[in-house]
Amino acid sequence: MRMVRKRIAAAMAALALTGALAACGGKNENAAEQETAVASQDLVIRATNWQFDKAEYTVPKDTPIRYMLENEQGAHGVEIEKAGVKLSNGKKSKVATLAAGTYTIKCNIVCGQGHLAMKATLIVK
Ligand SMILES: [Cu+2]
Repeated sequence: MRMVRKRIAAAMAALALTGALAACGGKNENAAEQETAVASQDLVIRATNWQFDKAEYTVPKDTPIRYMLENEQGAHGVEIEKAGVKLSNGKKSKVATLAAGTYTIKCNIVCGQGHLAMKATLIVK
């Protein structure tokens, strides 16, 4: 009995370790590479000179989301930092499944005087 319990404990510890490694090994670039994954929802980020249409966007964690950029004015790009997501105007992104957290959305095209201020927050929860 005791041996069995020990084995179970060891197995659980190994599982926990694997989970921890997977969680912190995440540059999350893999997430964005799931091109064929079916997105359960789309998030559209709209940009004008020099702001995004929202200060905060919220999406559910661990859920495949397809991110899109629509420029309504000017020429902007989007990078979601630490999420491996880069968006070009009008193109659908790859699908990204993100862990819970707060990510910075920023413009990644030098687009004029307000460029550096073009930031928003993505809340994944
Ligand atoms: Cu810009």
